[in-house]
Amino acid sequence: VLAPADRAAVLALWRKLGTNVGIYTTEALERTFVAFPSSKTYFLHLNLSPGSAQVAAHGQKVADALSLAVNHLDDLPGTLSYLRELHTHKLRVDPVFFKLLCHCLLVTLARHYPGDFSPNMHASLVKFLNHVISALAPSSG
Ligand code: ZNH
Repeated sequence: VLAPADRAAVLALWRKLGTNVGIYTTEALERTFVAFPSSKTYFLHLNLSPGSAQVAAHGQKVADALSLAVNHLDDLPGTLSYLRELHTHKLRVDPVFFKLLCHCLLVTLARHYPGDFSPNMHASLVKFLNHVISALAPSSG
């Protein structure tokens, strides 16, 4: 469970992001595809060219799941269990890619919110995203 200070930091940044969570999650996906091209193998059925509406639509879904997580910090495993099932058994996503996507999300947020991205904010976001990852990915990851 996140410490109160981490929780407050994440909630404050998410309030600031407002309706832009989808835009930044989409940028994080695009960065993941460019920086770690093997991640694209999961999305061969989508148009992955820059500015793709399909990637934006997927980015919005991932963003909504992250916002749901932000609003249910007390029970991430329960809140995200349907996505854990999907990613583990149906999509069979290698857990390493969760780390890479979250890394790209941090880079994206640091780029767009440089004034908010203190080392403490960075640390709080890492903790939050690690909780999300443990709720989503098999524990061996
Ligand atoms: Zn994922 C899908 C979330 C990561 C891959 N996803 C999905 C969805 C969601 C998500 C919400 C939708 C579902 C439905 O429809 O129902 N993810 C998510 C999150 C995360 C993730 C939150 C983290 C943070 N994923 C991921 C990764 C990968 C993936 C890392 C690989 C690389 N997903 C995926 C796929 C899909 C999904 C493939 C399907 C898509 C389509 O559309 O087909």
